[in-house]
Amino acid sequence: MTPRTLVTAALLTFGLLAPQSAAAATVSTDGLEAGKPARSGPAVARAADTSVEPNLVDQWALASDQVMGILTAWRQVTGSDTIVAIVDSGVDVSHRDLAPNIWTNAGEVAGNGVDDDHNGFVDDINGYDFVDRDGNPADQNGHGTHVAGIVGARGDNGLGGSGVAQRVRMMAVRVLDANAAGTTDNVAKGIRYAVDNGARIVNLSLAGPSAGAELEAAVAYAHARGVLIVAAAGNQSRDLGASPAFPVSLADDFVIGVAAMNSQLQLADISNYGAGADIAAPGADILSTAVGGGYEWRTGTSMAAPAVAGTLALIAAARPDLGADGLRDALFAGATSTNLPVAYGQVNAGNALRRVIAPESWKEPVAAKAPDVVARSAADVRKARAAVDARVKAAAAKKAAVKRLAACKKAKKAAAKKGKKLSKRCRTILKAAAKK
Ligand SMILES: [Ca+2]
Ligand SMILES: [Ca+2]
Ligand SMILES: [Ca+2]
Repeated sequence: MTPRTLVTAALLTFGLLAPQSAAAATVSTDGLEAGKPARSGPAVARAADTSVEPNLVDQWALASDQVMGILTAWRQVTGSDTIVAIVDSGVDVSHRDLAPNIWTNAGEVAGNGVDDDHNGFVDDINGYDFVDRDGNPADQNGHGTHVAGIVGARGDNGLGGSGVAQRVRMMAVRVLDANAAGTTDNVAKGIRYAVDNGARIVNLSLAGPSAGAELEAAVAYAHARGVLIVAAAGNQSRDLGASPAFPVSLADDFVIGVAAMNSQLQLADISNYGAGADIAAPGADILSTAVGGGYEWRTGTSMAAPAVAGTLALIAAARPDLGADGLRDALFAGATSTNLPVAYGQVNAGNALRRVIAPESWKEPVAAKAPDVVARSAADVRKARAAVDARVKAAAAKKAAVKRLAACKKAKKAAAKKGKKLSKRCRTILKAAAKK
């Protein structure tokens, strides 16, 4: 993978934006970009019998029970049809590791230009695009697709990696543009859409310097309907108590603020913290889904929030009877106490589930036998990253070659029709293909 430039952190992009209305404040994702060198972290422990998902060994938050109790959690429950809205830059809903877990609007008929379910949105089969105002929330940035994979990449298909929830229904709501920037007014519309169409949890991996009346009203709307909002703390390495960010700093106890941890379980150096940051979750060097079918690494509180949204989906799967306050209370009660500057500690899915599952139904985790735990050095992790990057690059090259061949076949036909000579480049490409 060619190194990509850093996604501009939230505050730096504001000057570039053209707000859609005078009242709208701007927001952007706070995810830093892929290709950041691996931190020389500790060994990543690997429990050999976790799953057949090949990427799991490189998903440090999920590869062992140590980080967030995920193997204990998955012994109890792997997911359900709980709807989690990914209000972000869109989602690549055709990604093979996401497609089985994408929400479908049962009342809508795709592509007929009609609002079949009369919800006010035409052809919103998997969600809606509030940037281009159409029923196709495709991801033109990559941020939302990465976030979706953390919440709920399919975890039992032997392909790629797994989300925190292995099975879930993810609603794709696009409010951020190709630069992963947008307005609080569109975020507000996205929240209302998610609430009105059945989401129980809304993930907001975005932050901006002010809330705006529309966003505040939409958060209150979600609260009134028992929908939880999970918000990234933001990536300015600062104390939210002194300089708040929105929506994370909104005073609403259904808004769960998430700071980012690195693989040493310390606060990630980019993460905001303090008042409004309720819980910390893995957010540095996170491997997840990329637009086009591949996988990539990203760092940011944008990556931490969806780990919490996925955990809430697991709690909801175990206890469908719990309301928003019950889900939130289990999440906070299950958090591991740490010295991190957040209110409740470090997210722990296993502990959270233990709080709400009856003792007679609880399944003790299978103890990892010593030979099953393989410690990996930082060099090994880097090597694994390089291998994933190489696979992504090879897949892209193959795709490009197929495209070139198709174009040359077409050009050959056109040339023959016009009696013109085919370009030398195409002759070479066709000759090579014929040889194969
Ligand atoms: Ca509709
Ligand atoms: Ca339709
Ligand atoms: Ca998978």
